[in-house]
Amino acid sequence: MTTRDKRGSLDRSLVAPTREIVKLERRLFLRQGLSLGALTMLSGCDVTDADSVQKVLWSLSRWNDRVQAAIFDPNKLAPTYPESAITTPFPFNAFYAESEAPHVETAGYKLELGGLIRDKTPWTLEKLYALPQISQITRHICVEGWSAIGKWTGANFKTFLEAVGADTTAKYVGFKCADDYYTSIDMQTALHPQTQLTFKIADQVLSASYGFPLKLRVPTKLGFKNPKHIVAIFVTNDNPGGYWEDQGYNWFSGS
Ligand SMILES: Nc1nc2c(c(=O)[nH]1)N[C@H]1C(S)=C(S)[C@@H](COP(=O)(O)O)O[C@H]1N2
Ligand SMILES: [Mo]
Repeated sequence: MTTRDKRGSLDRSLVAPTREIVKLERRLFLRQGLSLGALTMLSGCDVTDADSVQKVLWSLSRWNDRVQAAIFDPNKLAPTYPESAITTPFPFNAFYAESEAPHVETAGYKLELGGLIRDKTPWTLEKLYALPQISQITRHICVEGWSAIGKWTGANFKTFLEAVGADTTAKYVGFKCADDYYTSIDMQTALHPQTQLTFKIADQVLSASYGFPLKLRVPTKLGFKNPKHIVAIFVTNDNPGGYWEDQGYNWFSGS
């Protein structure tokens, strides 16, 4: 890394915290009351040394994951709401504009399975739709500062994991999406009674923007841990990270 860019100005990455650090610091400050200044004193590292600050913040965030996992109650349900509380229209969000949402074709769609799963035969939509379905009306909370109540319908994720013979003693379930988004959740959350393999929003089949043909609804986690347009699911003991998680958002991110 050079200290000066082509125009001769100072490389900001050496003098100012990176975007990731700023985001992590905001979370630490909100959740733990820890500021970047306090961190400097605790760690003895120079805040202008982006690499060492980054390392300390990442290890604090991993510690935060463990604390959140330890206090997560697998039987505690996220609040549910009446139909009258549903937000209409439900907001759209992704790392791109709505017009760029992927259009997954029904014909030929198969959900790929990988990792610690006994039967990795891909699932057609027909087979997925044959699973018993349930609805939930819960609140989706996005880190970008909005929340909305929606109705989602689909299969209990635990039922699906059992049907494919997933190793439920493994640590993580990872998701790959048609738009190159990816995320992962802890097994306790995957087995939570409200974690749903979702086919419908507001009683309608998910549209292209809202995750067709399949999304994971996780009301105990922040919005970015609810992958849309899922094309592959895998079970693993190595943390697969995620699109936002790898850029500094806390991995556990319970809501
Ligand atoms: N495949 C995919 N899933 C995704 C995202 C994305 O960009 N791509 N964005 C996440 C974020 S940050 C939010 S808030 C929700 C938004 O879901 P919605 O469009 O149904 O409101 O999707 C999550 N899942
Ligand atoms: Mo989000």
